[in-house]
Amino acid sequence: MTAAADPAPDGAYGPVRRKEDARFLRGQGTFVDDIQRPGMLYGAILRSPLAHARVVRVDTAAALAHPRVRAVITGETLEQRKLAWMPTLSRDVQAVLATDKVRFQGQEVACVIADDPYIAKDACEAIDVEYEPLPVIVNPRQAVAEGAPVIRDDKEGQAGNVIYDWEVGDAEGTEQAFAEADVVSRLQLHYPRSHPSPIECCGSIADFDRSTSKLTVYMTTQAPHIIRAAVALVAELPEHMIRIISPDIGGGFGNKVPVYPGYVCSILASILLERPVKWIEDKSGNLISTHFARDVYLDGEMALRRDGKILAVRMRTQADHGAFFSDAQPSKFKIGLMHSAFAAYDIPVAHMTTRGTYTNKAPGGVAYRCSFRVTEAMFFQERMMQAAAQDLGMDQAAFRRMNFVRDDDFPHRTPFGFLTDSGQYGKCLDVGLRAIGYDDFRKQQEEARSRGRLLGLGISTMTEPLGAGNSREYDILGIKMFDSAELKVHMTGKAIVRTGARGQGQGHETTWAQIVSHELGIPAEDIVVEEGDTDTAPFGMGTYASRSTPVAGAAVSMVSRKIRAKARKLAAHLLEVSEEDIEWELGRFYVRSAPDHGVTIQECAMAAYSNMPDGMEPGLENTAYYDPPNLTWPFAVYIVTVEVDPETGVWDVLNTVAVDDCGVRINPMIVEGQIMGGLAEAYAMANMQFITFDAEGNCVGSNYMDYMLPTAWETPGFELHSEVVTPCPHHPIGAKGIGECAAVGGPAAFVNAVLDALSETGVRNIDMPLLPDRVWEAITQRHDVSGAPPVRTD
Ligand code: MCN
Ligand code: CUN
Repeated sequence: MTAAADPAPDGAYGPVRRKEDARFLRGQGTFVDDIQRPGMLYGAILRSPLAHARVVRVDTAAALAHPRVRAVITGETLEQRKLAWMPTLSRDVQAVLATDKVRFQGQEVACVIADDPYIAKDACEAIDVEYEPLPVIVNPRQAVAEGAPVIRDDKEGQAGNVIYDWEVGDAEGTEQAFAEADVVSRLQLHYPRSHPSPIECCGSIADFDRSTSKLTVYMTTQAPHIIRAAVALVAELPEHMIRIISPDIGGGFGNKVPVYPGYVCSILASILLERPVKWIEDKSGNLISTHFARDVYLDGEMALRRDGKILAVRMRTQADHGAFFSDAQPSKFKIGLMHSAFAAYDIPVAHMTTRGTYTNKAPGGVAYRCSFRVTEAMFFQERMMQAAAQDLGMDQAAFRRMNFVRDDDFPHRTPFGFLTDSGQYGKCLDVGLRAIGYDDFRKQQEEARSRGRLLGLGISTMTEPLGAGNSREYDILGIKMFDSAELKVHMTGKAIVRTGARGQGQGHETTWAQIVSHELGIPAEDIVVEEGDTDTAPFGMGTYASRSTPVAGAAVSMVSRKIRAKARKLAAHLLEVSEEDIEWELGRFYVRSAPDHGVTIQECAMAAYSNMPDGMEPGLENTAYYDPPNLTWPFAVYIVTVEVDPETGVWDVLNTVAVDDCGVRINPMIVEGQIMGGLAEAYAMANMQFITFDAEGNCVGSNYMDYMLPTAWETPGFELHSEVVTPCPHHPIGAKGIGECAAVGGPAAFVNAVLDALSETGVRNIDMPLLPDRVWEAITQRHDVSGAPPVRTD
């Protein structure tokens, strides 16, 4: 079967209310911490207070003396079993519990297992650890400085703190284009660390059954099958003896893709003690130690012709990966899909160099609504576009429009080598400009300026790659990126669909049922969706990079079509005509020459179990594995207007317009929810969220007093537009991903708007977050404001 769009009759797509909300709104979801197992013990983790130190001694005697403490696991315990280190998803190793050194503040040092979680936590405090502090490195500049301490001296042959140097594009061609440019525009910025902050922290319950040797783990994971493979490697158990169950998840945002030491500790403790062991991370633990996102220094330039045509782009990036290189990303690419930058524009040539470094910070980089660093790529792109237009003295919208890939220019090869396939970029921009009242606003802005008021407008336009892979190019640790769906239609015509994805709030229980319903005419309420149990779900790579609809969703439609093909044979048998004489309309087959003579899909289902033709295998179920031919490329325009108070640096959003083209929308209401959530996060990153480190490597922002999560009160209103729909040409239902678009493209629109308001000052950049003091400093001092850590504490 091919993925070519099948003209299925229109049926089930639309703003259906989310099925899962019935239980969530009643507080009846089942999250990891809701699960109780008989005889369950509880784990708590002791974390390092220091960012870099030699571990001299870990004395657990006092903790062990507590009558209700069952075990204390330390790095030493694990080392004796060769389990102190675990493989990461980027082919590095990471300490499960520290042995030789601690390498970031919050690193896991010991794990106490006790009868209840409070005793476990108290006993952690009774553990006496002697540290010998070492010099601390908190940014890539310090990491490569002369005489810098080597953070990863555990790794043979690791002389310094550089993890990789990687490049992509055409260096020579780019050089030449720059030599021929009329104008060269430059921009340097830092995309700060940000934190996914799901409401539910990470957690697991490991339950090892000695009698069957089977290990069951309930776990907050976005990718249960990948975790099963990782556990098989760490615990040296065969895969069929491991069952990972990812129950309801209270938000993931990329946080829940990697393997965490806490998971591993609960598993090892359960094997050791032969009791179920629960570990639930607390909020500070999550903020301080869990996978972060971004922390990239971007520096680049654009070669331009006087009339505005972009000739070439050059980018240099430096990524701060923290103490372990553990990003979950396609193994072929060292810095994720950063080189998807500038895909929306027709640019002949580009070159990017990138360096990854270790620092004494929690590991991270790829997480938080990013599709593998696309967030940084698009942020730099759209900030650079604004700077270039300004240098040329061109209108922001006209400069973008002039350089857009045209509607008739697909498939299009991007400057770094991706292939985009569809879009109507100009049309989306038109809709956005009209909605914001572009020309009027520019007049208002002029007029306001003459009275000392600072108004600004920021545009961000981008296409981003969502839905890895195809399996030729995308793999994680060698496991190819494809996905799957299994569909079982019961004899009554009710059905269950399972996929290899695992939603964390995106509404899969609703949208997958809608896809089946759209393909087969079975009402969505008759279809149960189940994800996240490796014993029952077909193999898949999980939910991240907005890959569920592009890959697992495609598999759902393909498996439905397999079912329809078999149902057609059953219909021919029931109607006593040959298959060629059968026509399909949603939910029903009929005889072409006698349209009243027909059978429903439900009647076919019953026949599959009670009246199948001779020689036909009974039953109505199937599985589809889907390997997408390409990524999907949604397009978005975000336009923001702001007013900045010159006295205080405080800025208010006046209006935000979003025009998202994600192809066919299965459920427009869910899509809008995704966009609104993404814009709220984009606004938070641009305006208020700051999680940084002082010179000693202390995490500044390890609680919600310091790290701000916007509520409805802080979040401005957003105006969403859905009128532009460019179906994905290779996706079976024409859908493109949407889960990350607004968080990816949004931040640049807010930042561009504030800088546009400040255009008279000559300030080119203020690093996020644009806190009032920084904006005020830019206004009064008329210089760029860089927020690069370390924050000084003396
Ligand atoms: N959808 C649709 N029509 C389309 C595209 C998508 O109706 N053309 C629907 C989908 O069927 C799905 C939802 O929109 O119900 C998001 O789909 P998709 O773009 O495929 O993204 P994923 O389901 O793969 O979700 C992952 C994405 C990522 S990577 C992060 S990070 C993120 C995000 O989703 N984390 C989230 N959105 C989140 N939303 C919630 N509530 N919680 C998270 O943790
Ligand atoms: Cu990068 S966060 Mo989402 O792809 O799970």
